[in-house]
Amino acid sequence: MGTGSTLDVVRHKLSAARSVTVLTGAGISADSGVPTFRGTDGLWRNFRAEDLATPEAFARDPRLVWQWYNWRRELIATTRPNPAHEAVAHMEQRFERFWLITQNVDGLHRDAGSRQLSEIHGNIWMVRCTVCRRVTENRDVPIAILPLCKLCSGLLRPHIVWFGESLAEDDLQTSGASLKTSDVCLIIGTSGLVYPAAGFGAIAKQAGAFVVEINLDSTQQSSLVDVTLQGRAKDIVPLLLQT
Ligand code: BV8
Ligand code: ZN
Repeated sequence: MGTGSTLDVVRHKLSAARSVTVLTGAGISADSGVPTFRGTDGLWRNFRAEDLATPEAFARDPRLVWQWYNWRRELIATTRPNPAHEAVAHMEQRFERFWLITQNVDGLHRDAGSRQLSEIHGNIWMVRCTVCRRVTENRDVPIAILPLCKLCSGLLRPHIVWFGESLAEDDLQTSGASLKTSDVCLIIGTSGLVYPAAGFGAIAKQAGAFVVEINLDSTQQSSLVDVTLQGRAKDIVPLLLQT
């Protein structure tokens, strides 16, 4: 089916939906200029996220890991939400029950006005003390390389979930509850490679949701979804709300 007719099917499902869950990945921010993880522009000094976004990398070389995050903070500070973020934020008013689950740490959903959301991998503007564990917002650009806690002078780390670290229990609870009670689940701009988020589509599907994938390419979970809308999130997502 061409995107046109499948778009009508998705619009129809959404018009009848009372409960909607949206799961987003780096692809929704690509249209704002934030590099994706596995796209060609996703690299930094030839490092991969899996090499730097780990507690082991931070223990071994906190300076290098902070240089990477500083580079991303400086880049993200110059970006703003795109029409896909704005459309997702608007969905909070459109559906009786709505929840956004984002894997992105760039904060662009919040900037677009989303409030009913779980940032399941954390937020690049939040830091956590490795000693007293206090979590604070830090918008310094650049951030001091090896930033220290104002309370106890402990070394601060990004308040981000690294590979090998567990997601916050309340994020898992909230996400699971939303996925299991949704009429429609939109999966936008994620390669479906990183767990547990990569399993969220299947949870929604098993619970009876109509699952829609919006992505430039096909992904690991394309075989699972009911409908795939191929294209850029900034072009497609705003069309979903048109009655
Ligand atoms: C966990 C924070 C329990 C970093 C991220 C071995 C040891 C330990 C763990 C594991 C292991 N093997 C597997 C695991 C589990 C691991 C995992 O899944 N690894 C993968 C690589 C196999 N997961 C974990 O470790 C998780 N924790 O399992 O805890 C546990 C505890 C201890 C031991 C074992 C298990 C934690 C995962 C969280 C990792 N942190 N981010 C940071 O951001 O600084 S994940 C990182 O990748 C990003 O946050 C991102 O969200 C995520 C996924 O990437 P995507 O968002 O999908 O982005 P990607 O570039 O891949 O794809 C973009 C997509 O968009 C593409 O499909 C593209 O086509 C599309 N696109 C591009 N442009 C557009 C577009 N679509 C639409 N429009 C466009 N314009
Ligand atoms: Zn501290």
